[in-house]
Amino acid sequence: MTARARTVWAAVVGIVAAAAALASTELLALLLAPASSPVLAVGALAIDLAPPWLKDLMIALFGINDKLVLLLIVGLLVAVLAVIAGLLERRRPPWGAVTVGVVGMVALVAVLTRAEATGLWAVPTAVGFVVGVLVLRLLTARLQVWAEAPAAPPVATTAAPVASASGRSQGPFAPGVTATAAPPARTSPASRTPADVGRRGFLGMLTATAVGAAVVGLGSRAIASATAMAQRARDAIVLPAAATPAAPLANGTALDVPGITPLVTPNADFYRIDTALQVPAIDASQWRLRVTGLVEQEIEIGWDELAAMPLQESYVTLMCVSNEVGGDLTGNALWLGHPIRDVLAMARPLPEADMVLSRSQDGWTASTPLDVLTDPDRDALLAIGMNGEPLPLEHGFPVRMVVPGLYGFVSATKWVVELKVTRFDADLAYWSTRGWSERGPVKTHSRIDVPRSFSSVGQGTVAVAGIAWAQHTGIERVEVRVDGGPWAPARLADAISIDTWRQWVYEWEATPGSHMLEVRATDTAGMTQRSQQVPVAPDGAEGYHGVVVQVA
Ligand SMILES: Nc1nc2c(c(=O)[nH]1)N[C@H]1C(S)=C(S)[C@@H](COP(=O)(O)O)O[C@H]1N2
Ligand SMILES: [Mo]
Repeated sequence: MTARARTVWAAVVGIVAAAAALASTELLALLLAPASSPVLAVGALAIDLAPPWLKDLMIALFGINDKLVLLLIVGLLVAVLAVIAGLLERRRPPWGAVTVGVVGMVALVAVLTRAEATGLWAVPTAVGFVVGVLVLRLLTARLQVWAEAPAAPPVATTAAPVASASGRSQGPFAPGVTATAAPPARTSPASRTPADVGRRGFLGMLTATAVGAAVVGLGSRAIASATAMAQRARDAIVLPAAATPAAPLANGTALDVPGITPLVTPNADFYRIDTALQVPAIDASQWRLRVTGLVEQEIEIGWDELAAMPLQESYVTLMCVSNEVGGDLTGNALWLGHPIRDVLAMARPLPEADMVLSRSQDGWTASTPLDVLTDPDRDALLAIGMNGEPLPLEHGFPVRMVVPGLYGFVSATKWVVELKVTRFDADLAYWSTRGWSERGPVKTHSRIDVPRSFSSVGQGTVAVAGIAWAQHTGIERVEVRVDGGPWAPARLADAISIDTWRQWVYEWEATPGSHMLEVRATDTAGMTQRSQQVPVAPDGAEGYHGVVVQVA
């Protein structure tokens, strides 16, 4: 191999290693924290550090394309550094790897100094550059094997003369090549020269890495920009006003106890449960909902049609069936949407139907009893708004279902695109095929928020407080007991409605020592929580929530 060829291949190795590093960061950024992509962060840092005259010059020269030009400059810089790393690693190892490491550190600083950065943002860049170093070292080693391999075959090999004639590195018109000798040489492994083997090993690995990096990197970028586009579309939406607005929250609905669960959960704090590795990115203007199956008339509606229907607002507490006793897989929000029963009525379900299998864009399904969805007294919504904003992407943008009284896994389909009217004996939903129940009414339950378990409090009056829920039935009574003693009634805040949780507080006269506090709720149907512990599968946990506190 010529010195020139070695240099060219070493440079290619550097570029491929850089591509592998960037592809890994893009993939991890997509999964962990989309904004943590180092290319963007380095660009953003450059903007922050650039003196004003340079910014003005960039804008004057490139106008609105200034950011694109900046990214191109960053890209070019990366390419140059990659070539340098490739060359150094071949001639003066491990200085190429060190170069990649130093560039990685700079990128890491750029990422972590972004205003919104969290510790998690370090992971994609750190892992990506480790991948870059590994690829650089491996490919350089392979290149070395090829470069040092003798072009001539080992003397002992009988097929030697033929093999040397077929050596591809010499080209088809190299002296000594005979057309008749070439074919058998290719099929016989023993006839390959060491240089041949080395070349194939190197090129095979190089190609595989380059193709892998291109597929992963470009794929991740494409998904990330689709998400960014859906996010922009979402942010641009102005929600229509509700035809039936929710009444403002009455004074008595929220208790003033430090540490109690806020009556309404801010969107950013709302628990998230779904099977989506990547949040579906749906452009609202492209969204369609089809009502299919056992109906007289299949129908299809789009976003504009839905948003133009009379909308109503209601507070509904969502609850995950996987919520353990004392768990926090629950949230209460003000939802804006159109009643599902009106949309179903347009399609006219057939008498034999008893279930609606709702399907999300990514194929997840939930089975909801038809009579719950058509109940005139229960406001099951096709929701487009959450706490006064369009649905956040991770909570189902552009449209999700919200059904008071049922666990999320059988009702709260996010990114919903189809309502298939069917029968429980004909269709099974996603979790019902995995050992969970087909139906999931929420179980009456209660939780102690304060004092926290294993905390210490002073003696005297201590506010024991929390929430209780029995969605669409309503909470009637909450009681607290200390150290297994008699149950004493807690004071209930006013209910927003029977569809939401209710705050409660109990004034406890705490005496020194270690104490066990427990809570139980009774719903308006007269059902009182039982002490027996029941696991979350298949249809929701049961048992008293208790905390142990130390009174000093
Ligand atoms: N498309 C889709 N919708 C879904 C799920 C899902 O996995 N995919 N999970 C459900 C479950 S189990 C729950 S508890 C709620 C949670 O809604 P949230 O993430 O908005 O809190 O969404 C429901 N809707
Ligand atoms: Mo759930």
